[in-house]
Amino acid sequence: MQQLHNHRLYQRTIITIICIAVLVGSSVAILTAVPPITAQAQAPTPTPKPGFPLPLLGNIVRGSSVALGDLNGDGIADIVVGSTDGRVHAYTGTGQPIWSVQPSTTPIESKAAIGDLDGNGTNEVVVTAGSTFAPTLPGALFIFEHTGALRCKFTPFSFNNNDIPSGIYSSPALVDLDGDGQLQIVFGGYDAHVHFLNNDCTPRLSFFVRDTVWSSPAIADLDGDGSPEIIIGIDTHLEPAFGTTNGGRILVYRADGTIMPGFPVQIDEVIYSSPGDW
Ligand SMILES: [Ca+2]
Ligand SMILES: [Ca+2]
Ligand SMILES: [Ca+2]
Ligand SMILES: [Ca+2]
Repeated sequence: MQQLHNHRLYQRTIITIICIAVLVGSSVAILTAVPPITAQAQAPTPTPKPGFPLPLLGNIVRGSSVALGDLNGDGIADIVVGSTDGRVHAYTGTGQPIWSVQPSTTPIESKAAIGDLDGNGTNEVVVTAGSTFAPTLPGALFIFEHTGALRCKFTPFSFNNNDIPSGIYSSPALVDLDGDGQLQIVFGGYDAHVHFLNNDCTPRLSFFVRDTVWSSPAIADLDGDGSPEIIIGIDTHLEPAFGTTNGGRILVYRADGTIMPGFPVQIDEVIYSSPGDW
């Protein structure tokens, strides 16, 4: 019996050794099949366009994606970006400064929106401010003329009972809600509201959504009725009375502020990303 056991043990050992040898052989074969990375195989380092890179007075760009739109009226897109010192910088595509303004010291970590808000032929720039790195600095939304002059400021609510207007991380979206040729501004705030503003910064509609908003809105006519919808993600926490769980919600508003049938949709994760539309 012991001999039989030893024999089977010997057989299993031999089979195991063969399997390991095959696997090692395969690995060697795979390793040797992959060509070594050579200098020739690496992508060449891109050459910056003349005029770039641009020094932004030593300040950091964190989270503020570059926005493009014509500001100096030459028909060519210019560049707008915000930085962590609260400045908004505008440059031409050749790196020439157009303007740089500092409406506050609250960091800007969102993407500006550029568009002709009032239909007068020149673009305006809409910027939101707020940072988790600077929670004691007040959040705000600013609208600038194409010259960099401040048109108006919107102050969000305070969500932390500390009387400090909450930050805005949502990048604003521009949309003509009523078809009159004047663009409105929609965004969400850490103040737990989704805001619809007029282009003079006056509130048009504000919706308390019970939790913070990080996501940026997307605009699309989802039902093909010629009127735009606003799609945005919000944060949620467990509140059975309101049908929410810990996670997030996708909300779709009609232009008049009513909720689109079929929404909100509850999901089990916070929505930090921005919905896309195409
Ligand atoms: Ca231009
Ligand atoms: Ca304009
Ligand atoms: Ca309008
Ligand atoms: Ca619609």
